[in-house]
Amino acid sequence: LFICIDHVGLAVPDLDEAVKFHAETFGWRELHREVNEEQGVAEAMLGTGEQGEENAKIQLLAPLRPDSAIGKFLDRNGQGIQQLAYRVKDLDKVSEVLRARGMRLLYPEAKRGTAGSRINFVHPKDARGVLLELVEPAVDPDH
Ligand code: MC0
Repeated sequence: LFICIDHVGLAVPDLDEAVKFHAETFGWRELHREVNEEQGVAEAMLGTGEQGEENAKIQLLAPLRPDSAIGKFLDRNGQGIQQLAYRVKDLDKVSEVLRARGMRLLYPEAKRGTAGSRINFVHPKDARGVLLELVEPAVDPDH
């Protein structure tokens, strides 16, 4: 069903400070940064290697607004792991299979995620306490 773990998402209060910390302390490299208004986040994708090659990745997520998903998460839990993201080849197909297996997906249709990807989420209550993101990467992430 899944290709691999795409990334692990960490909720952080301050994006610049968090990027600096993870780069200087653990050697992560910044691959990509963007603001996603719809999701209410400023995000940075950090990898173990160069952009364009396969990387282990973490995604740092800072809230644009207090009432966003990340804003609420920080309020409730403080900073830490907010999501686990699985990479998929065909999000619509995987969503259909998971719905048939009783999982609630948060959105009826895919939304836009990092670097032009298509995303949806399995409700954390159904995924046994884990907010599971499903990511179908863009065919050409630079366009
Ligand atoms: C909430 N819960 C979680 C959780 N967030 N459990 C595990 N991990 C999380 N991150 C638990 C709550 O503690 C609560 O449990 C229960 O789920 C339901 O909570 P709720 O009050 O109904 O809902 P909210 O308001 O806490 O919202 C949770 C929900 C929301 C997952 C629906 O965070 C959401 O819509 N997330 C999807 C979008 C998102 O996360 N966007 C930011 C990343 P109890 O036991 O107290 O009932 S954007 C992104 O990731 C993009 C850019 C990308 O990667 O491409």
